[in-house]
Amino acid sequence: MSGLRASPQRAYPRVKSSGMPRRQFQTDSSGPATSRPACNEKTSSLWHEVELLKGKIGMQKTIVNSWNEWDPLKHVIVGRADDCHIPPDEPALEAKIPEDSDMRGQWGRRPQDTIDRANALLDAFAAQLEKRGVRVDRPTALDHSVPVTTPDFHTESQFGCMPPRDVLLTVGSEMLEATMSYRCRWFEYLNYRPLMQQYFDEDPNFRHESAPKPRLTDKDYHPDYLSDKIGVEKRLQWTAEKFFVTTDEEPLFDAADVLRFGRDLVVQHGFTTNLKGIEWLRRHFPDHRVHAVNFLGDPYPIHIDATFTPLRPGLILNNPQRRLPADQRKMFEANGWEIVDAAQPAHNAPPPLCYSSTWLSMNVLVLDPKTVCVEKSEVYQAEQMDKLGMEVVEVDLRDAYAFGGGLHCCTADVFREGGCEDYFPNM
Ligand code: ABU
Repeated sequence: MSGLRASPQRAYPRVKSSGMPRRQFQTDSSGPATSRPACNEKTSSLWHEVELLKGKIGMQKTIVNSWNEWDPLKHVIVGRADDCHIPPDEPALEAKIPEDSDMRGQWGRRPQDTIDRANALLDAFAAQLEKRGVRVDRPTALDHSVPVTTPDFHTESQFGCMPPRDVLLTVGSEMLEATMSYRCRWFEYLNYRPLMQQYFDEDPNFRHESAPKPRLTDKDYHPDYLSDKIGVEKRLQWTAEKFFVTTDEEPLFDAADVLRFGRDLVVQHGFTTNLKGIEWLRRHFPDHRVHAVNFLGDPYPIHIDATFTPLRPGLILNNPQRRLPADQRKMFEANGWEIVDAAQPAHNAPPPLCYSSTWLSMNVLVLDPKTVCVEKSEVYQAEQMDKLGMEVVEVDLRDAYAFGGGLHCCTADVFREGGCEDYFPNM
C-alpha cells in the first residue's frame, strides 16, 4: 500500500506468553441573564431564553454549552481526514489492534485517494448538518508526519484529526482537552487550538481547559500486554479482571470514554482511561457525580461510544456483546431508564485498515431527542431507531470509519440547547 511502511523494531518488551423523572436545578430569575450556570448552580430559564433569542436573531458568536448527548444540537465540530497516518507500533495502540487486523505491521500516511474519499464524506456530513441549521466548524490539520518527541518518549508519527470526540470533552461551558493515552496522539489537541482560541475570543464564559499532559513512559503500560497472539479468550479474561494495557501510573483518559448525562458523567474504565484518569475527572468536576463503568465482553475496550448510546432522557442503547453488569445498571433502573440491546451491525467486518469494531453501527449522533444521524449502510440500526420513535437522518460515512470512527467519534459538541439537569435523582 503506497505510503505505508513496515513497522520498525519495537523499542518496548514483547509479550511472553422521555417521560423521565428528572429534576432541573432551581431557577433564580433574578440572576444575570448572560452568566452561565454551573451544574451546582441554578439553571436560569431566563438565561436559556436569552440564548435562544440570540440563536433566532442569527448571532454567529460562539456560545459553548452542552451538558448531555441528546439536547438540540446547534453547533458542532466535524473532523477532517487530512494527512491522517497509521502510526507506528506503540504499547497502547498495539493492544487495541485485533490480532488478525490488516493494520498489523504497517504504518505511515494513508493513501491519498482514501483521504480524499473520507474528506468528501465528512464534508457532505458537515453540509447535511448545516442544512439542518447546525453551525459546523472544522479543525486545522497539523502535519501528522512530524514525529512526537518528549523527554520521555519518541514515536515516528502522529495520527490525525478525524475524531474530535476522542480529544475534546464539552461539559457545560467548558471544553476539556483529554490527556490521551497513545503517544502518537500527544499533540492531537493542537489540531483544535485555532477553534479553541476563536471560542475563547468570542465567548466570555468559555472555559478552555487542558488536563495534565501525561509522561507516557513505559511505566504507563503493562509490559506483558502486547501484540503476540494471546487469543480473544485471554483478552476477555483480562478485561473482565480489569487488567488493561494501561497502568495507573498517572491520570489517563480519552474524552470518548465519557458520556454526559447532565449532572452525571459515566466513564468507561478500559484501555484508554485508567482509574486515576477517572479520579482526576471526579476532582475536576466536583459538582458532578462521576461513575466508572466496565462492559464485559469487549476484548479491546476503548471509547464508550460503540457500547453505550443514550438517545434521550430515559433511553439508552447497549451493545448486546458488551452488556453493562447488573450492579452498574442500578442507577439507571432506580431512575426509570430503559437500557435496550442495540440492533446488530449490518457488516461482518470493519472496512480495511480500521481500528474500530463493526459496532460503529451504534456510534450515532443525536441531533435532538427525536432525531438521530445513523450511518447509511447500518440498516438494522436505522430500523431500530425508527421503532424507538426517532426520525433517522442517513449519513454516508463508512469509508471514513478507518480514519477514527463513526458519526459520534467524528464530531464534538460546542452548543446544545438546555442546561444541567439531574436525570438520576434517586441514587
Ligand atoms: N471509538 C469507538 C470504537 C469502539 C469500537 O471499536 O467498538
